Amino acid sequence: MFNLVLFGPPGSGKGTQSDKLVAKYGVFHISTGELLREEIAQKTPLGIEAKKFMDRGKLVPDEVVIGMVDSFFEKHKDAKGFLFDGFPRTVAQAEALDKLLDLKEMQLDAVLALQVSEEELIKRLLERGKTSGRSDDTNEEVIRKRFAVYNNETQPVADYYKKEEKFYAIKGEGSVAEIFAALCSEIDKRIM
Ligand code: B4P
Repeated sequence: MFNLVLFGPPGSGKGTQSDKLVAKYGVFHISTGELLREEIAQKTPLGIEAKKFMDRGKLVPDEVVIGMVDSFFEKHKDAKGFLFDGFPRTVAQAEALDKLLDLKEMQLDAVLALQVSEEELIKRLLERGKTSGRSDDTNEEVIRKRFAVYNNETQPVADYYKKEEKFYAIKGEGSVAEIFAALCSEIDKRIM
């Protein structure tokens, strides 16, 4: 079993590929985006607060996201490996993840980063916005804001993991099956 971060800009296919990786390797999937959308759907105080940030293309504050991941860990104490999807998105979150894994006497094995051009990302997100009901996908201005946030706040996370020699870039354009095959080959080569 392994602990893996699937990294990449909004719309790079993290959620799409995570579902397939979970089915193949049996790791526990933790998507902070999905957890936040569940909180929004249930209209919890956390969800109501988070929605204000997500609708504007901003990141939800670190303490909220880290608290949410912490309680997810508490609920799944027996899990032997995790696939982190959309987390960490800031260096503070990456440091918090190291501490949480430390407490479980676990460590992160690899960070696989999906590389997709901005033009392709915008096309995918606007397409998803037609059917997903996600307010953060329907407005191109909000989508561009999410990229700016990604470049300023999330890109430094890549450098954090490069220093730890855990960062591997994967071509995220092509068919879903081709990208999945590339991810599996990297996992099988480096971790399994
Ligand atoms: P997320 O839910 O993580 O979602 P995402 O980055 O928008 O998309 P993902 O990369 O998973 O793309 P998908 O597979 O769906 O985040 C949403 C928001 O939540 C953030 O903007 C932020 O506000 C907040 N948030 C989440 N985590 C946070 C954190 N840790 N800290 C603070 N805030 C946080 O793919 C996109 C589309 O492309 C889909 O329609 C899919 O069908 C299509 N697609 C996938 N692969 C394709 C391919 N190969 N070819 C063509 N289309 C493809």
